[in-house]
Amino acid sequence: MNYLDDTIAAISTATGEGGIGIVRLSGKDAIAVADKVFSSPKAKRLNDAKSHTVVYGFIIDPANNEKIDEVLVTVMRAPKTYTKEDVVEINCHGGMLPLRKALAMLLKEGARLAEPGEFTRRAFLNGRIDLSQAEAVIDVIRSKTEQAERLALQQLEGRLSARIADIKERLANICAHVEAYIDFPEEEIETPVKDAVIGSMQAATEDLMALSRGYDEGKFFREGVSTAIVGKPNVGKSSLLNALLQKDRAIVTEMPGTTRDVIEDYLNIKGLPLKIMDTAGIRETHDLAEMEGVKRSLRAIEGADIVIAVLDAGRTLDEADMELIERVKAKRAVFVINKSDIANPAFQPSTLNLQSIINVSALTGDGIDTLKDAVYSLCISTGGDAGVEDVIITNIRHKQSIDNALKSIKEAAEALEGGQPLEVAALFLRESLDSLGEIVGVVTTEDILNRIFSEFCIGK
Ligand SMILES: Nc1nc2c(ncn2[C@@H]2O[C@H](COP(=O)(O)OP(=O)(O)OP(=O)(O)O)[C@@H](O)[C@H]2O)c(=O)[nH]1
Ligand SMILES: [Mg+2]
Repeated sequence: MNYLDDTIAAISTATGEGGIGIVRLSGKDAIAVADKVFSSPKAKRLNDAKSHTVVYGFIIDPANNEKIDEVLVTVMRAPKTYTKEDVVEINCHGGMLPLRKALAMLLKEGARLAEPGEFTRRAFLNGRIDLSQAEAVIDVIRSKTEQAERLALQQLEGRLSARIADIKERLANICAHVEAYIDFPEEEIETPVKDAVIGSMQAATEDLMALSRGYDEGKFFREGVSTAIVGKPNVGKSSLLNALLQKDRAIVTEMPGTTRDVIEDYLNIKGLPLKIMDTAGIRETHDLAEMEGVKRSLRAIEGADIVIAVLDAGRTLDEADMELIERVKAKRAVFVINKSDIANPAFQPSTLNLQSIINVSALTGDGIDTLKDAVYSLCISTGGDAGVEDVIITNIRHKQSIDNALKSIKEAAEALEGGQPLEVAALFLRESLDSLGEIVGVVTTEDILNRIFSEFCIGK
């Protein structure tokens, strides 16, 4: 189906009663079709109206000249319109009946009912906005917090597009360099050139990684950080939960194996919402309930965004501690050395070479604030609330394209460094360009477009 050939119409305001409601038309016959159902007291025709002006009159049924509603009609001629086509917006009274009747007249006179998102789709297909901007239109409509709306507007303005275009251009330059050498097979790529190419690839990688991280961090603020407190039995996990929450949430006893189920609560650190989970101590056991608890602890580690791994300063490190450290190594993790008030001098965590170690006493409260700071910076590397200058991606599709591009660049770098034929590196670089092209819609499939625009409501 050629989407751009005909004239589309839809009710563009929300259903229900309102002061006004708008029927929108777009396409090369938009003004002519509207004219057929329009009548003004001074017999003014919409076709004679100047672009971007408003005309007063009535919507009528051309079959019998019966008045349907009193209206104000805005005439906007291509190309400076939402779709880059001729657009007519009819402001009716806001009840559903006049709006539906007006729409029915327009459809009878040759317009086609627009599909969901079709106006915005035309804006994209006609080149007024790129795909990430089209997606931002939905985000602006749906945003529920000021922060979300600000980010969506930035994307609509093309800030993300500009950032992606800049990185693409740099990658295209690198690619051109590499390809130039392919054309002269007798030339060996000289070391300084190769180093420069790899350096530029590194710089592009860092910029893309910052974007990708920004997605995670934005998501943390929007949806919260699921945080698991884990460790051996009796190291003080439940005590730590209570100390963090400053309330007596979980049962604490001196018996190892007290906690059996996952206990959840909520904590806010400098505006960052945490869903915090206390878990059963991990150990070999034959107690059925405790076995199930341990299973849930292991699942909590897998599912959590971040892990607080607790060790006991009053004892010495053992096999079980080492296993835990191994288990959480791949996660974002903070290591808490609890019971610092009764620390055993033989306990030497510094030998473990762990990134982030915090000494805490859940009993006295020592170190709890430091732990909160550490958890915060584990989640948010940009120093918190995204600055106005920062481009933050909020769309999983963009994040996936960026991650694919990162993978291709890495493969290109490995091919170059590993002395593989230059064609291989060039191929991976092209792949990374394609992945980034998907974000703004230079490279798209009908399937991607359908998926994106079907999320819109009709009339947008
Ligand atoms: N001295 C001291 N004792 C602590 C501290 N934190 C916890 N304890 C004690 O250690 C024992 C176990 O504490 P819990 O918080 O129940 O330990 P847990 O890791 O949740 O244990 P399980 O649920 O059995 O896995 C209790 O007797 C606590 O009072 C601390 O910082 N200092
Ligand atoms: Mg416990």
